[in-house]
Amino acid sequence: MNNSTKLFEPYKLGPITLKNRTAMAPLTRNRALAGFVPGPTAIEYYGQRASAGLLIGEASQVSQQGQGFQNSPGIYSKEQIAGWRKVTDRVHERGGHIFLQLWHVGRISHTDVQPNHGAPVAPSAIRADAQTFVGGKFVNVSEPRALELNEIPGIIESFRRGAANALEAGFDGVEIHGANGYLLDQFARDRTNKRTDAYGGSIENRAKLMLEIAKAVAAEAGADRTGIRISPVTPSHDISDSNPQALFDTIVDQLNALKLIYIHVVEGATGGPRDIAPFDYGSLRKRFKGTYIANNGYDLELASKVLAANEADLIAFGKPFISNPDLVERLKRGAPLNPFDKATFYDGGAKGYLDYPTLGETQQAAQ
Ligand code: 8OZ
Repeated sequence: MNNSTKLFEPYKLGPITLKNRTAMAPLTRNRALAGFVPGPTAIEYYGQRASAGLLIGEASQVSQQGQGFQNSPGIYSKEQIAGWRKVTDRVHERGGHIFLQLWHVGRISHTDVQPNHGAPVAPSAIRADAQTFVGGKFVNVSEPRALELNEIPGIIESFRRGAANALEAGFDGVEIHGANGYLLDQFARDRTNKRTDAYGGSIENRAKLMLEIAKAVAAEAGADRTGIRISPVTPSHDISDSNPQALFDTIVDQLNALKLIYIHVVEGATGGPRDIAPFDYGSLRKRFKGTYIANNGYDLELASKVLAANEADLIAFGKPFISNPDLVERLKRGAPLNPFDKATFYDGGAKGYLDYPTLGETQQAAQ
């Protein structure tokens, strides 16, 4: 047992008390059933990982227009709410806590998964040099169309409804997906937003959609049950900005004013190098008075160091949680981690989803 780390100490996140300071990052796994409903395997998968301090349920589209990947779950229909309810019940039975990530992919989509095979939507009609996973393989995204100004209230409303649905499904809170080059990030950045209306131009205008959604979701779910994920310097999905520090300093100041419960920050390139571009994350930490969840490439040593220095409150692990349902136990014991199989990240049914062994199962198999 490792006593020199705060990682396994409880943490009070607004109205809920987490049993440790690990979070499971939202992880797209594309296993939803017909109607984009999470099925029995999702109950098992999240249940297996309930020892995390906070589970963040995978990105779930708030509308069909918000979908970009095959079989990603939604949070806009009665059937989806009922499917998710069984997941949250299982996690709660096992003493865990779970938020849901609310998602609109914007231009990172394909006509095959859009309503009536229409064009995906974006701040501006600029096609991303990026791929999405549909039809069992990665394919280039489709050419988007620019959202009309009069469509924006509907986008905000879809997030508000997503939050209401998530609470009805038993989630402890919601995380707005403001990261990784999806719709809200596309509006925020000057590479993807060339609008000349109130949602384009200055930093304040580009940040407006993300902040209006944060406000609407917080009004629905309670600010103390609303978090947001951002990724200031990630190049994911062909995203970038000429001045990410000024942009995200401004965004975080305003998120702080809204009293959101947490910011979840992908430090560096999502799923890649932490040092891809210079960025002062300490500036975000200082500006935001709520909880700071740090993510990307953390191991026990780095997590412990950052917690000890009070540079973060919680540490989110992604890939390690895919292949280690008992990640917390393994980190506590300093036990080796199962390697992950990339081939089953986004497809593969129960394989690579439910069959990663716990430490106990590995030891039994070796006897
Ligand atoms: C990998 C594959 C599909 C989706 C993200 C939701 O980047 C995702 C995602 C990641 O945030």
